[in-house]
Parts: sequence; structure tokens; C-alpha cells
Amino acid sequence: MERVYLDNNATTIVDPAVKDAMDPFFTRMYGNPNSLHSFGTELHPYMKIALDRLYSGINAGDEDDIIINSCASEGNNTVIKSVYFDSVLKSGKTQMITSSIEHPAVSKTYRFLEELGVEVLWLPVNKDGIIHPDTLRSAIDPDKTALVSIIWANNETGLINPVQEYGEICRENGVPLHLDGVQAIGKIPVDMKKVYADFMTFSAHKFHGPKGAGGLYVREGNHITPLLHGGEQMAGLRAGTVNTAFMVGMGYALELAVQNLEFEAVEVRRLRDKLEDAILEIEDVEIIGRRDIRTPNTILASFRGIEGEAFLWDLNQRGVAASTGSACASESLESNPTFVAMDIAAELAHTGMRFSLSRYTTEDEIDYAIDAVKKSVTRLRGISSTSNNEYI
Ligand code: C6P
Repeated sequence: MERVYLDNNATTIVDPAVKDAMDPFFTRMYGNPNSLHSFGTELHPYMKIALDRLYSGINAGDEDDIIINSCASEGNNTVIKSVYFDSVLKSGKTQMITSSIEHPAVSKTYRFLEELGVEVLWLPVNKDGIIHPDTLRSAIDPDKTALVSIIWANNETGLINPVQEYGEICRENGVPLHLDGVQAIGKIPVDMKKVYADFMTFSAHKFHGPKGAGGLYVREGNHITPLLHGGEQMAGLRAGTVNTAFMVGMGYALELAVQNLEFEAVEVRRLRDKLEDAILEIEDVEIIGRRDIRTPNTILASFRGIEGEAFLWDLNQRGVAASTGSACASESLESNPTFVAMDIAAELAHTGMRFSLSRYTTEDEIDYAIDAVKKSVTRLRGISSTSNNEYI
């Protein structure tokens, strides 16, 4: 086996059928969809199909909006900054709520607003690694809170937050709720008629679509101040020529992802559990978060005594691609935010390894990865227990 890819929370392979669906829009139907001639107008039916697929993929209402953009980081920035412009600056609500386990696309945006004077409440997680609804209930203040933004499923642990309850709490208090849905879509059902959120972000490359394509769901009745001003694309809510190929690819990828949800829940989970059980046979290993409240594809494991970077390097030498945490933060030497938020002992803070599967992961790959992980742990623990370090 040459290489095994177990970093699907960072990005996924593009489904070949999605690639085929995108192909014509690079060299045959390459017009600007805003042009009035046929090169532009011939794209409209394909864009409509893509949008319909996105609406039905998340069960959005007809009057809701989906703004096509470049990635989830853009969607997260758009919502949070829009609320700052609309509510904090104009209506005087001074507080914004988020959690301590957000992706940097949310946490850094909140920190930026904090520097501008917004009072930010960083909700802690409970012992299960999720934000308990009561924590939100006691923090929210209808007179002060301008926005609640919480991650749906965490990218490092896969832990799923009780978002339906958040929706009810926010609705009762008249405070808008934004969900970062990036790691939920394609792994668990995402139904915007069941989950009452005002905004929800997603990114195509997490569900076998292209990189550089994302979407922002906006529930009917909510206002967005654009992050990008300019042309009238997306009804003036996001300027910039629409990447038709990527939009088509994202729509089709979501349709396929939804069709494969049962496969994720059964088969991807089975392979994940097989890997997890094998990891648990290794001494001094801790898996972060209960299995039953995690996305079916994700494991975050702490291997006591093994430094994450060294482990990653060793696994990579053996052809196994995993991750010490979020790919965006992999160059930072800070502790993994989930470990910090979950108050996991400091000596474990740099020992986490994330393994994330997809519907393309095979049984042979998992068997190979199990063997590689065990060999790697044996080697690295051997190194740290010998004073004469002959391996380095
Ligand atoms: N997380 C990870 O390794 P973009 O890249 O902008 O499409 O997605 C950003 C993003 C936002 N929210 C969540 C919950 C995410 O997981 C990500 C991407 C990857 O965990 C890459 S940093």
C-alpha cells in the first residue's frame, strides 16, 4: 500500500462524478453568468439545478437564501462581521457569544471584534466536550446579545453539539444563531427545517466537492451586510463573478453526500470503530469524546508520551496521513484548542492525533493504518525510553 489518507476533516478527494460534472464549465461553457449573451445565459439552468440541490441537501425553505462564496472561512466572517455592522454598531447590542472550541475562522474573527470593543462570551464545554444548552441559556441576554455562533460538529473531535436546543433557546430570546456546519454536512443529517438556525456555513471540499467553493445559508427574514461589495451577484450580498464550475460541483457533491449518509452512518462508522478499537488496545491511549455523540468518521486520540509532531512525521513516513488537529493551525505550536477547552492535562496537550475517514476509505487501508500506528507508537516510545537515541 503506497499511502492511506486519514485526514478527511482537512479536505476530501473530489468525487470523480463531481469532477466530470464540472468539466464542461472550464472550456466549453465558460461564459460569465452575468453576461446577457448566450455564453452567459446558457449557464443559468445549470446554476439553478446546483442551487436546487443545495436547498434540498440541507432542507432549506423556499424563502431562505443560500449565498455561494469561496469557502467556510468566508461564510463565517461574513455572518459575524455583518452582525457587528448591523447590530453592534447600529442597534447598540454590545455582546456576542461563541464557544471555546471554534475553528479559527470563527474564533479569530471574534477576537478581532473583541479588539474593536465587543464583549465576547466564550462558552466552556462540559465533561463530554460539548456546550450544554443550559450554558447557553444562562449566558444569553436578549437586550445585549447580538449573535450566538457555535460549531455544529467539532473538526478536531467530531463531537456533535445539541444544535436543535440552541435554536430553540436563541429563538425564545430573539437572538440570531449561526452554526458552523462544515464538519456536519455529509456526515450526519443537516435539516434546516428541524434546526432553527438563522445562518449556517458549509464548504464543498469537506464533502467531496471542489476546494474554493462554499455556501452561507441565511434563514428568511435575516439581513446580511456583504463582506465583498461590488457587482450584483448573489443579489448584491456577495460581489464577484460566480465560479459556475465550482457551484455546479458543490451542488452535485452535496446531493451525493446526502445519498451516502446511510453509508457514512453504517460503513464509515464501522471502519472508524475498527480503527478506534485497535488504537484502544495500545497502552496509555485516551480517545477524546464519547463515540455515540461524534461524527461517524472522526477519532481524536491522545498517545501519552508521544509528541504529536513526531508521531505525524513517523506515520507519514509509513504512508499514513493523519493530523495533530485542525490543518489551519498545524503550523502553530499552541496546544490543540480542544484539549485546552476540555481541560485535558497539560502533559497531554501535544499528544493528540486526529484520524478522519471518508466514504472512500477502505478496509485494507484501515488494516494497514492499524499496523502502522502500532509500529509507530512502539518505535517512538522506544526512542523516548532510551537515553542513547540511535534513531534520530
Ligand atoms: N477545517 C481542518 O483541518 P475552509 O477551509 O474555509 O473551507 O473551512 C474552514 C473551516 C471552518 N469551520 C470548520 C469547522 C472547519 O473544520 C474548517 C476547516 C480543516 O479541521 C482545515 S483548517
